[in-house]
Amino acid sequence: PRAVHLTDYAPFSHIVEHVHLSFDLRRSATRVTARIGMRPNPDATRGPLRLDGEGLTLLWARIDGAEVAPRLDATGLTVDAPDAPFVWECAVEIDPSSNTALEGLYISNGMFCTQCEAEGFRKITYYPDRPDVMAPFTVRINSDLPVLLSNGNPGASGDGFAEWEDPHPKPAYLFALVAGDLVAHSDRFTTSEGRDVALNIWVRPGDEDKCAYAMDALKRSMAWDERVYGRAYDLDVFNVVAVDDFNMGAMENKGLNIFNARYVLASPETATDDDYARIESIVAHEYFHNWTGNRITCRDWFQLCLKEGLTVYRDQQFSGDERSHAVQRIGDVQMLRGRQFREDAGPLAHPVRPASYIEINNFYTATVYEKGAELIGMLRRLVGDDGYAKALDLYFARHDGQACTIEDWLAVFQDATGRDLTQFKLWYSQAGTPVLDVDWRLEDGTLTLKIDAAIPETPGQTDKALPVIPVSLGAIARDGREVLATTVIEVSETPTRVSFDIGTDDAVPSVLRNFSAPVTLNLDLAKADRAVLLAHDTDPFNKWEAGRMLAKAALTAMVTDGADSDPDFLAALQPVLADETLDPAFRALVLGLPSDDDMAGTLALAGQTPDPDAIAAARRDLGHAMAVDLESTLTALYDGMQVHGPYDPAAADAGKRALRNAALAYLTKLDGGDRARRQFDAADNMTDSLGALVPLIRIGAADDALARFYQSWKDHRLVLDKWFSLQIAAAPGTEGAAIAARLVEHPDFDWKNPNRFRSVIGALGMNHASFHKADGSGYALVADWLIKLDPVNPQTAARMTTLFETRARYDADRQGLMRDALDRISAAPDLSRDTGEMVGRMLD
Ligand code: BAL
Ligand code: ZN
Repeated sequence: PRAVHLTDYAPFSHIVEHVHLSFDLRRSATRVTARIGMRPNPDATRGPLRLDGEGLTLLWARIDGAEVAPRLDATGLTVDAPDAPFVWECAVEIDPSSNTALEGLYISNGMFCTQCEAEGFRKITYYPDRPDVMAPFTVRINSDLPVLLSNGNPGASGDGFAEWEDPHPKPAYLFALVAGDLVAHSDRFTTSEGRDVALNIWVRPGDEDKCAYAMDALKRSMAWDERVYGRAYDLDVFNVVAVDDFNMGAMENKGLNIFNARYVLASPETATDDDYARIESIVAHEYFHNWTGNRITCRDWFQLCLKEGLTVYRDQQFSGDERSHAVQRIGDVQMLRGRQFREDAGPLAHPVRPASYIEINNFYTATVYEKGAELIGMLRRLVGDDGYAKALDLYFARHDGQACTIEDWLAVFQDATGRDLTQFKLWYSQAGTPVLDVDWRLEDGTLTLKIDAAIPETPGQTDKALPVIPVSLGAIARDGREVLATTVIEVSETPTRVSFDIGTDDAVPSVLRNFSAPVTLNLDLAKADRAVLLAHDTDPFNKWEAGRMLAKAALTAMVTDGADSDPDFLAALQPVLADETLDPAFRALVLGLPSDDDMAGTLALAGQTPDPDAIAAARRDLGHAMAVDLESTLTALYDGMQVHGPYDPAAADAGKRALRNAALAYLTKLDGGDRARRQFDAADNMTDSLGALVPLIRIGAADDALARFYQSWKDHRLVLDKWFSLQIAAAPGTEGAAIAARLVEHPDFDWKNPNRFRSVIGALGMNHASFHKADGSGYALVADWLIKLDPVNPQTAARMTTLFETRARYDADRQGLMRDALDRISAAPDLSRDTGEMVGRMLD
């Protein structure tokens, strides 16, 4: 397959003025008739009309009413068109019932639905399927199904048909259609512009009692975008549909968001606090796309971060405002490090704006999304809050209705603030996580820092220039006073030297506050100095980070030197855990240890070869030592953080549950599971139920609880996903590999459902010691199932190959076994372009 290059961009030969689509929905023979007004594009090279199309049976085609015979090939058609405005019409037949790839029009549990981003629309009709072709759409759906939905505002409807009209020009990837036997949870919202908007969340009958939280999150998102960005909604109706079979989390189709059901449906009995938080952020994310993505879209798919990085940044801001900025930031950084730093350090590393791709679906990555969001945060740090607000106002005013580039985006910042962003722009084109090596000195009351910065080599990129890096810093005296308030410096050359008069030599620098840039920081601090920051840093991120660094140092010593658990670390934790002025949710994060995968990455970065079994053993031993040493504090937290009254998913109660369940996880190591079993029996919500079940799984004492859990929830697909995934992901030692091998035989393992597939095969990848079991059984199982899934659903199969991206970290035996697994996938007959590209990059 051929790669597509950013530098090859050329505008489309024609302007599309209007699209009308008519669907006669039938399960295996849906007819799609298109009538599209076009004219030659004065800014493009003249040529024949080329339309994308895949898997379509063309029934007829006309130009200005006269039958034509286009030249058909595997990816579309070509036809000569008049050098003047004309109307293209065609009818095609497609087979939604056999569409297991879940791209284009498909059927999920009897419901017709679509997924068009990035290039699914070409599986519905012939069209210039590229984001810079924007047009208003009208749609007619003919079907006996009771609910017929498409983008925009409703038009005429009657027995067996419904019409929809979307006045806002949009690219085809935002097209959506849903038809099924659905019920709505409805509400209304009046915008700041006085528009009365009907809000509907459409679900399968029986699920309508699980929509209230998503609706509440939607209304709060709408109000927040008006308040914070001055952006109001622009149609009379906003529909959300929950779908069981979905490759992604959700999709921002104009006026008709389609969601993976797991990010809509929630009740206290079936969803955890984390599920609620994720629903809130994804509902917000998709809603915010209405302005950052839909009204202003991407010129081409290389610009994906233009909408995704910005929209992730906006949803993180929203969740921080609604909950806690500190807790949100720590969670966002954990995710960034866990997924993006890992990606950036391996064979799949790519810039936030890639320069080429074979299959664009493979670039919906942590780098484009999460690092893309970090770039927005850094821009804001560099130009200040006012500059950011001015730039965003200019962006919306200048580019509404357009398909834009990163150059357009940076130009609004330069024009609004006068700031030259030439050096900043390097962040978009260079892969790799920059490393900051910081030397510090304190003499005569002056704190001096020397910062060396470098970016590691990544595939295809060896020689890199330094992008400007905003570094937030402060200093804390050893008696606990802050002696340098947060200051942002710009590292734009290497080395960069800065000095601050702080009036004492008895202090500790607090560097990279709030994680002000997506970099690896090497700052040599004594254990006692980290303990000072853990106790006293005014920056909550660095306060948490100090504890994390102590934990990592303790685990590293245990893994590499066979050291005992570090008593200084345990002593430093205790007062923070007991500090009632601190948010319980924050304390729960302090209590958490770095994951095995995080430790493996940390050791690899330090030049060591991580041993998965040794890491798991060290984590278990340190956890046990924490339980023993902190038992009275943990017991007090467990007893004191009980939440009384009806379940409320809001941050205050969720934080208490998080801390209480974190304490329980440690205490279960000491009491044989007595408390956990009592909590499991008494739990009236899923958070407390799983808060007890997971520690029981970890100590290998969950057989009875798992059996009862299955009996209670075997008919509830989302909860059953949890049953599958937790017993694999939380299995002790390397047992997860055998448990996964057993569960793929379970009658409820419906492997064609992406959520269920991820709950078993993905869950094995989340259990580090089990996936990396020395006999290779974890790798082999994953490879077997990716080979089986690939012909059915290439997108989900390709995504999951990333489990192998860390191969280079490990010992020669494991590397060989992983290579065998990748070779086997690579040799599978008719391997998809998606999986072929991913495996090819990892085998290069
Ligand atoms: N645009 C794909 C799903 C999302 O990022 O919202
Ligand atoms: Zn998005």
